[in-house]
Parts: sequence; C-alpha cells; structure tokens
Amino acid sequence: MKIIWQLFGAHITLSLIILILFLAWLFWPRKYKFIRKGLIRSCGLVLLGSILLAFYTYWPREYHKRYLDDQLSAELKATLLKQLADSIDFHIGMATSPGSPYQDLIAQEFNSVVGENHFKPGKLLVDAANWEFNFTAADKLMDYAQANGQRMRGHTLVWGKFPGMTFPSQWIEVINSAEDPKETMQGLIKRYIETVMGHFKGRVSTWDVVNEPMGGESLYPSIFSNSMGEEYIDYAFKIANQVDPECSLFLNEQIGDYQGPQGKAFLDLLKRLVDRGVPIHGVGLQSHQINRIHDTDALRQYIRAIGQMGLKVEITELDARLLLFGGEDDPYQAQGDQFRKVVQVCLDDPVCTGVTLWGVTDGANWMDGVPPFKWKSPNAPNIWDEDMNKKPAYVGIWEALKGAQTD
Ligand code: 9MR
Repeated sequence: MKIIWQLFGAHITLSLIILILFLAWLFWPRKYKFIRKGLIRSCGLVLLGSILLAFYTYWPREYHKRYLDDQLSAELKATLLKQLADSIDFHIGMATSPGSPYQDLIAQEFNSVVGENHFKPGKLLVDAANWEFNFTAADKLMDYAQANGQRMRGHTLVWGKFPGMTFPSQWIEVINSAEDPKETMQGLIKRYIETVMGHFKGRVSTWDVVNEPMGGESLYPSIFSNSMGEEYIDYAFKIANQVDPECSLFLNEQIGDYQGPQGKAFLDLLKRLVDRGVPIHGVGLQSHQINRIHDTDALRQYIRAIGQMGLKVEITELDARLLLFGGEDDPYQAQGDQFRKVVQVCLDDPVCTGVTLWGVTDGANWMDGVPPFKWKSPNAPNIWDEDMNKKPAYVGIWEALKGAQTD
C-alpha cells in the first residue's frame, strides 16, 4: 500500500481533485454561471497538469554513459571477479537459466550460480495432480555448474506468493477442501521437499528453504501460512534438514528498509525460529533496490544482528534500478558506488559469505518485464550494459573484492 502511494500518490491525488471539480461543476446550480465557469476551467487546468506530470514521470530517461569514456585498467581487464572471490573464499554468484547466452561469461566470472527460475516448483512439479516432476532443465543447469566448479544455490522450495509459479495452483483447492488443512499442508511440504531436495542431494549445498515469508510486518497470507501459521516455516526447515543434514538451509527475504517495521518484524521472526531450535543456518537478503536505494549502514547493522543470532548471511539477489540514481550528477557511477558499498558491507562481516547478482545485462533484466517497473525506465539494474560493456557497477564489485585480498 505504502509503495503504491509512493509510486502513484501524486496521480491519485490529482485524479481525485479533477473528479471533485468535475462533479462540483456538474451539480452546481446553473444560475451561478461564473462559479461554474471557474470550476470547469480549474478542472481543465488540473487535468492538463496531471497529463504533463504523467509525461514527465513516465517518459523514458537516458543518462550519459560517461563510463564509456574511461579506460578500464589492464589489471581490471585481466583479473576476473571469480579469481578475486576464490582467493578470499567468498561466493560471487549469478542468477541464470539453462541455455543462457551468457553461460561462458558466467562460468568465467562467477564461482556460484542460482537458477533464476528453474529450481522453482512451477518448473519442477509439472503435473501437480499426479506428482509428476521434470528435472531435465534444472539438471542441465546443475551439470553446467558442476562442470565449471561452481556452487549451486537452490532457489527455492517453499514460496507462497504466486500460484502456478511459486507453488502449484491446484494446492489451493487441495487445502481449501481438506478436512485437516494443517495436516494436508504438512503432507504437501514433506513430499515436495523430499522429492526435490532428495533429487539434488549432494549436489546442491545451499537451499532457500522458504522464500519471502513476510507480507509487510506480518506473515504473507498464503495457503502455507493460512493453514499452518508460522509453523509452516519450522516444518519446512525440519523436513529439509532430515532430507539432507549436510545442506545449508536459508530463509530468503526482500527487505526494503532495514530499519523499518518490516525489517524489524523479520528479525523478530528469525529470533523466534532460532529460539525454537529450528534448523536454520542462514538468511538470504535479496537486496533488490527497486523503490529505494538501500541504506548500507543500516544493512551493516542488520547483518551484524543476524550474525549475533548465530546465523550466516548471503546477499542473494542484488540489483539496483538506475532510475533511483537519476538525481545524481552521474547516475551510472552512483549506481556503481552502491554496488561497491553493498559488497563491501558483506565482505566486512565474516558472517556474510557471498553476494549473488540477479541478472547479467541491462539488455535482459526482470524489471523490464514486470509492472509497474517496466513503465518507468531506465531500469538498467545490472553490471553489464545492453552492449555488454562493464558498467561502474562491475568495477565497484571488482574494487571491493580487490580491496579484500589478503596478500
Ligand atoms: O527473476 C524472476 C522472474 O523471471 C520470475 O518471473 C519471477 C517469478 O517466479 O521471479 C523472479 O525472481 C524473483 C526471485 O525468485 C525471488 N525474489 C524476487 C525475484 C525478482 O522478482
């Protein structure tokens, strides 16, 4: 709600003013010609203003790519992100899909990968009614990662947000018609996790067991939370730990404001999980910067607070929308500085063991496909531009990793 207001507040307010002025004009007694004229003129003026505002807001902006004028140093060209990360035992990762055109580049630059979509229930459980799985594409990605000595982050087992993609839509009916929804849900979670984790056992060393449990300050209202309450998280981790006791089990979440109510509520949730002895080993902070630039001092404190609970942290889905830096003198450089700061904060705390990026090139990024982000460009949230030039964001990550070298 807050986000809708942030994005469209001005448009909503102006539309309401137009409506009120129009209705006032419509119903004002006709004998008061002067007032009615004033009302309809004001209505026209506000309408014009709101059209101009819409143009101003949604007209695609372009920022000068000053980085193209700079010469990248010979050392930067010669030393890959993966080499720098390997030497300090740090995971630098990339989201990808089987058959991606960037697979050679990803194999060179990253020592960790995650399936952007192919390890999700919507891709694996192809016929939910018959519990029929298809692992072909995910296995292909797994083979690719293994052939290149890359770690695979498993993403994700339990995610209650989008029926059809993040869990089978048939499960809604199964739960709604169940005599005992809690027991039925436990059965679904158990069978799913046993099958999928069992399939990748020994090959996937880190799984996002539960993804995005929060809906603002409380649990996201899904078939999982509605049938089991918070306990669905405990249960999923318990089963995952039984299936593969060697695997690192993560809870993955997107926090917009680490000091805000959602950030606080998520910490409280983690504390309760730890206190209940749930076998959780780490927390994935997605770190998509879509509506706001994240405060990296707050991120630093947040990582420390999670570490104090005995949990590891990974930055799991880093990207940053260029538009957010539009007010800066050089938006591309400011975006790059932000990438550097986020990676630096992670490197500074030993509990933070890796950073994964959510996309290779600005030419193919998830934000360009999803409203409302697709309506306001440039999103350009990645570290290579659409012509595969290294952006300041690449340089920022490289510099942070370089600065962390110990010899
Ligand atoms: O980038 C992913 C996009 O292609 C999918 O359509 C979408 C739904 O499955 O998921 C996107 O990735 C999301 C990730 O799995 C969880 N955090 C938010 C990511 C961006 O929406």
